[in-house]
Amino acid sequence: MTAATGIGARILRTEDQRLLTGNGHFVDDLELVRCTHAYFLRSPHAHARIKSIDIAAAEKMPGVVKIFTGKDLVDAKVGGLICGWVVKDKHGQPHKAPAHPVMASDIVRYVGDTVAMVVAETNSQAKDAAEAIKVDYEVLPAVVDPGHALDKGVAEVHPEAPGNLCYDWEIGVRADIDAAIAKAAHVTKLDIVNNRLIPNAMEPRAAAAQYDAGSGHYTLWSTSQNPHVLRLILSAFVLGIPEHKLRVIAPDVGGGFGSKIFCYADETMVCWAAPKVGRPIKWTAERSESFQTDCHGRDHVTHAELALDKDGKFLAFKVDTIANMGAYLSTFSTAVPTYLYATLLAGQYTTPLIYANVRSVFTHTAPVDAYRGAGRPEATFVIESIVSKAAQEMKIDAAELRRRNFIPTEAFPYQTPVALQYDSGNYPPIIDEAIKIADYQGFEARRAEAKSRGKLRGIGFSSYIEACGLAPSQVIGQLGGGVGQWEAAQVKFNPTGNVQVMTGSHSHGQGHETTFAQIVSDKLGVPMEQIEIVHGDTATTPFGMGTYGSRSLAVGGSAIVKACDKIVEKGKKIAAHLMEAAAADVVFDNGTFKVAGTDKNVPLAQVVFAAYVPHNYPLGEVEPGMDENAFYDPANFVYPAGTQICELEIDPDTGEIEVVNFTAIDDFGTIINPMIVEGQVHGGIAQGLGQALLENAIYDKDNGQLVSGSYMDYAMPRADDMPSFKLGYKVTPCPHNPLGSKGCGEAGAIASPAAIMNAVNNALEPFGVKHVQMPATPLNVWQAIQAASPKAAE
Ligand code: MCN
Repeated sequence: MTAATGIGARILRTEDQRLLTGNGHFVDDLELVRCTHAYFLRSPHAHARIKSIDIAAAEKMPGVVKIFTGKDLVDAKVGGLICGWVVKDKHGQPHKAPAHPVMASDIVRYVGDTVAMVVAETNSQAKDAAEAIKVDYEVLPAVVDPGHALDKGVAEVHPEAPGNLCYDWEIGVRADIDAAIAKAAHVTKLDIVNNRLIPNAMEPRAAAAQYDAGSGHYTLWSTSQNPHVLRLILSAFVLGIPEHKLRVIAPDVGGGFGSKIFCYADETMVCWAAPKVGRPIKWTAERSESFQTDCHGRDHVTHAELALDKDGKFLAFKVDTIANMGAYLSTFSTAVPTYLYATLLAGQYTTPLIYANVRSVFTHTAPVDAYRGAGRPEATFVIESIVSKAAQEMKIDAAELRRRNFIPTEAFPYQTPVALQYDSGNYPPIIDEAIKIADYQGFEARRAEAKSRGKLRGIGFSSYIEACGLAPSQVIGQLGGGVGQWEAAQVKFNPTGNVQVMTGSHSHGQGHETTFAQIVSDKLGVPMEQIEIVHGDTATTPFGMGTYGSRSLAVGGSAIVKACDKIVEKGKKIAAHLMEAAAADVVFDNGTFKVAGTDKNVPLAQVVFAAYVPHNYPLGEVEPGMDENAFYDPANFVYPAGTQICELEIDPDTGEIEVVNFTAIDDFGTIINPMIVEGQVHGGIAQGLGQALLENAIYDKDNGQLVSGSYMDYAMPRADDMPSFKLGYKVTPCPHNPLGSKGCGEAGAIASPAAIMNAVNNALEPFGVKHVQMPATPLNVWQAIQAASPKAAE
């Protein structure tokens, strides 16, 4: 039974029956009695002073129930939105933390900043009324480009952050690094931009709230990735609603990719306003609102230098990054370019000296926060781009240069110079396998054949490492994180033998209902169809941290294992009583308790029944019931790693790129469900391909307008942009969690931009093109060819 459904089984996702047949329950599906609808009036300017807001005409529009402006929040003393991670700068000072009002009352700071909320009988009535609100703006100069945010004389986003600097942070020892670079045999230099991305989950953000005047209870439905944390923030920092009187429900959520971790203005407003309106309120973002107001991702400008000896051994790596925070600090924004980025700059290599300086800046753009990979794609992109460039400059094979610098397998656990200690890894077999599957040896023949067709063929490597499954709470606390990082689980048997598993993680596409049930099926020998995974409701699940940083299996799954272990331990005592044996002699095997060395046995279901109907039961020794809780705080991050190889062809006449071959070999430790893991890797690579070749959030430098604010201007990757991926695994179990598993949810997105861009640059090398920046759109590629060597392109 369990072999077919337990750990390692390739089974279909149980939740898909519901999701693919239209039987999911999303926030917008809610039908609340007497529900009203909210529409937010948003700033059309990147930076402006609100001189006045006139709502008189709008209030008289049909169907309008109530209109709120920023002044109402000031009068009600509503708190601002918070950033939950305090980063201390290189002088030990906390980052600049300007207020983040839920709705602007005096200054708007990005296109999309919230100005007023209209509540009406219908959504269209709310929208029509919003158009009748007259806001008198005094437009002010704006800055949107992180590369220029620190320039003298540019517009300032907040007076509390002079010169737009949020923090100037460093890791490593600068003096040593400069000396090492000065005497190196070779130094490769690279200026690189990590383009700004807009998450684009399938389901836009949505919220609905209802207030029960009798009990004083609020219920907030939100498309949140972490309902408990959302409740905590709203309760403790923003709205002051006692935590026990606020229930947050994140039902089926159609993707998040990080963008739904954070506490947003809109859901806060819906919750705050529900009692004032005296009726439920519902809001669902329009797609253009999502473009403007979902937290964006990436947006780094970096200069990097890699020093090598004459044999290609890395001596020192120096990185200088400017990271865009946008107009306000979102919930985890400050941690992304510091602890989730610079601490990963060792990559898979033994580079002895690493120094990174990160300056985070405010600009008049939407807030920037975690987006699939959060910091680690940016780190991988810098490392893997510069390593490939160094290989090219030193005329060393790109795979060989990587191999020469890999952390040796026997060196684990490996302490990097940038704080992290990698727990496990075995990198050489991964690249060997990737090379084999990608037929690297045959590449030059394929390049020649492509040339005969007039195409430029290139190949690119990316050997990534990531730290996920965040991480010991004490370490996170020392680094400035405001929350614990454990996860909780409750495994509750019903008297009839079926199981409900309550988890603090949240699934919004990752298939937890299947993989978590597989773990329980494996550990307890219960058939899958008798197991229900419950998540996403603060009233029914234990307090937990939700889902981000590919933590759900490594941390949330480990909590489930701990709870299962407790069930087995308790069950042994009950079974011993039923079989008149000593508990020490009872073993548990695939759903049955047995007395070792005898044929005496009792199934788990019978033990469970006895626990609920304790007529023949060791009541003096064991409590009735079969319901166990566990909290799991990880000893370390987990460190998935892998190598991707991308092969592509470029049409030199048009600059158009076709990815023709893509290989990814990963080490995710123990795999629970290979099919789900493959889906995760496919999705991640697709997102990385989008970043490398298509996607770019562009703000107009003069007026701060988001000019890529719709699917007409912001190109998302489609199925026919991708080849059939070739995937494979190597398994180095994680030594410190009970599953031996490492996260897989972000790996594809972390590694693939570098593999793709290294292939682009490899294809263009014969033309003397030095470096193409992302996204490598046909226009960018064609211009690079023309600028470098127009004759050769002919
Ligand atoms: N898994 C497994 N074996 C492993 C590792 C994982 O079988 N060794 C399974 C897990 O049990 C889970 C899935 O793979 O069903 C992903 O697990 P994990 O790596 O723990 O990641 P999380 O579940 O914590 O998901 C978060 C991660 C992140 S951070 C983003 S962003 C992301 C992602 O996963 N957003 C997603 N994948 C996404 N997939 C979808 N469809 N939608 C999103 O919004």
